[in-house]
Amino acid sequence: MTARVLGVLNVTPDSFSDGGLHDTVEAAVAHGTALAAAGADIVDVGGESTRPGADRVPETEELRRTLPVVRALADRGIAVGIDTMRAPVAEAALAAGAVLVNDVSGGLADPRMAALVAATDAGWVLTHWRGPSATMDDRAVYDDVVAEVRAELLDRVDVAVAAGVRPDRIVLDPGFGFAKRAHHDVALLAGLHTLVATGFPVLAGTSRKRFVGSLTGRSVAVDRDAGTLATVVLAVQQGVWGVRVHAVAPARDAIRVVAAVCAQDAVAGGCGRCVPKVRAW
Ligand code: PMM
Repeated sequence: MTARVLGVLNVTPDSFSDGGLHDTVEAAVAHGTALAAAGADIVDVGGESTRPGADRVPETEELRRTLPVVRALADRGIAVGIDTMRAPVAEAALAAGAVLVNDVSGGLADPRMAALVAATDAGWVLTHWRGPSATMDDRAVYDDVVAEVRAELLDRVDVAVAAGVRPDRIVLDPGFGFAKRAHHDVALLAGLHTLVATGFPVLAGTSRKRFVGSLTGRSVAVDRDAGTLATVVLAVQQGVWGVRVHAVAPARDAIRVVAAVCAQDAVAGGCGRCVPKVRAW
C-alpha cells in the first residue's frame, strides 16, 4: 500500500486556509464525501483552529461543530479521524464512528487522552507540540530541531505506552508550523527519514503551511498547493506513512508517481523507501 492521504476537513470559522468554508453540517459532510471520493483514506475532522495565535474554543462548541459531521461521514462508510486535543471530544467522536484520534498536542493538552486511547482500538497521531497556539511561536527555539523533535516525540510515546496504548496504534507527526519557524520546518522536512527510522508510522502535515508560503512567496494559503505537492513528494520519498492535505487528488496522483518510480529504484537496489512497510490499524 502506498502512503495514506488524510483529507483536511475543518469545521471552523477561522482555520487559516479553509476556515468558514464548511460551517454547516451539510456543507461539511458534502466536502468530506468529496475528499473521500478524491482519494482520501481518512477524512480528518477538526472543530478548533490551531493557526498561530488562535484562542481555544469551548468544548461544547467543538462537540457541536464536529460530532454530527463525524457521525454522518462514518455512517457513509468513510474512515474518519478526529482532530482534537480534548479527550471528551475524542471519546464522543470514536463513539460516533471515528477510527483515529489526531491530537496536535501529542497528549500534552489533555492528560486524560492516553487512557482514553488505551481503552479503545483507535489509532493516535502524536504530534510534536510545545504549547497552545496563542504562544507557540515563542517556543520555536532549537539547537538541532530534528533531534529535539524526535526526542520529544519519543518521550510522548513513552507516556502513551505507559498508559497502556499499544505501540502499533501510534503515528508520529513532527508538527510542521507548531512552535517552528520556517527554517525549522524545512530542516524537519529534509530530516523526515530520521523520524521514519524510529519504526513508527510518520504523518506529515505540511499542507499550505506558513513555511510553504515563505518559500514560494504565496501569502494566501489556498495558493500554496503546488508548493505543498513538492513537500508531499519529498515526504513520501522518505517513507512516511501518510500526508495530511487539503487538496487530496493532486497528492494522491503525486504519491502514485513517486511509488512507481521508487519501486523501479528498489529493483535496481536503490531507495525503495517510499512504500511504507509499517502498518497502523
Ligand atoms: N496541522 C493543523 C491541524 N491539524 N494535525 C496533524 N496531525 N498535523 C498537522 O500538521 C496539523 C494537524 C493545522 O491546521 P489546518 O487544519 O488548517 O491544516
